[in-house]
Amino acid sequence: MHLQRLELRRIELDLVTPFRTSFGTQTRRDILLLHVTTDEGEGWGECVAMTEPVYSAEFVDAAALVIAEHFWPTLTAGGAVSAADVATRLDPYAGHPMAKAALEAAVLDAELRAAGVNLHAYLGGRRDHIPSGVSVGIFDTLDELLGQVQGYVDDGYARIKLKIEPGWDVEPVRLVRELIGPEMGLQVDANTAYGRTDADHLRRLDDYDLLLIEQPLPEEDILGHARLAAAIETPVCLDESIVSLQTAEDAIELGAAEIINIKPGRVGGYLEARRIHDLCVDRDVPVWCGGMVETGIGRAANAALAALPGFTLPGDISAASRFYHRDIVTEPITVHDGEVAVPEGPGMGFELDHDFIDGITTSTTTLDAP
Ligand code: OSB
Ligand code: MG
Repeated sequence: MHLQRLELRRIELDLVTPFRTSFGTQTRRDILLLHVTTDEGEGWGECVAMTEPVYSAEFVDAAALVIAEHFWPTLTAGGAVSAADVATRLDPYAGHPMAKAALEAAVLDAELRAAGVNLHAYLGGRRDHIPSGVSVGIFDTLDELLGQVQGYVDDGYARIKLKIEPGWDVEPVRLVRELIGPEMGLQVDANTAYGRTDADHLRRLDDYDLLLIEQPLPEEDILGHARLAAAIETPVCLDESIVSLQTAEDAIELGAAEIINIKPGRVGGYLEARRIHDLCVDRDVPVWCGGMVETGIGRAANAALAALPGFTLPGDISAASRFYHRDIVTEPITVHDGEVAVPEGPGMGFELDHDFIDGITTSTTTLDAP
């Protein structure tokens, strides 16, 4: 396939309710979309980088810049390209996995649409429906939290994930477990908010039969996670720490990752995500698909990935309406009986609502291939 043109589109969407995590509160999403034109057709990718570098070092302005100034010129200088070549061609550049993943996704979408193949078939997914979990933020009061959780239970979600931080952990978990009963899946996500000396405190969560605790310690603290995993019963799951196949293998080997959250953006793309999935299947490590508050583009692709057999835990693939009043795709993801349908159309399986996208576009940059 010959790449001809790349359009970088920035769009802005308000969230239906503020989303607070241990690293900050989001009220709107500033998103970079990539639209690639090739000699065989077009494709779209969504960059999951956030406005500020608080989840990881990446942020959306930097992603747009590194793609325009470095990745696109290099990618188009090498002749014909397939999605499977993108990571190799961009390998000389350090870091920026979310920017790399978005570019690979756009090329992959174009390639699969041209071939009439859906992403989940291409990746090897075997299910047409996947269980849907919801990520619940931190609130000012426990009453607000319980009201939100009850709403998600009524919506039919298959499991609840609570964001936690010091001062908002044992008591919210105790009350939510009481509210949802002993059977429903419950897990927590600290987004690196604790330290090595917090093991005794975090052990108190063992009383609530959690599926896992996600990323309690800083990204680099693999040894700390291994020690914590040995000290508490709740399985330790890594998110931020897993940035590649190599880091996944090391963390598993060192006992730091009893479960892995796979986010395609964080690991540099859907193809690296599949390699991590395959490794985890081989090592008997359960995986699940994380989310980055994606629009319908990323949500459709994540659903395709999560259809792979190793994704044995419900992912953060909620209905689009959990975050957005209106999605940018014509058929937003919905949840029925706790499940999301894996999109079936060619490519990543979505169709865009172009008029709506035009209305929320804040800037457009067009780059031609040399
Ligand atoms: O740590 O999983 C996370 C959102 C933004 C950044 C990081 C995370 C999250 C979520 C929400 O927990 C996942 C989602 O539903 O999209
Ligand atoms: Mg997380």
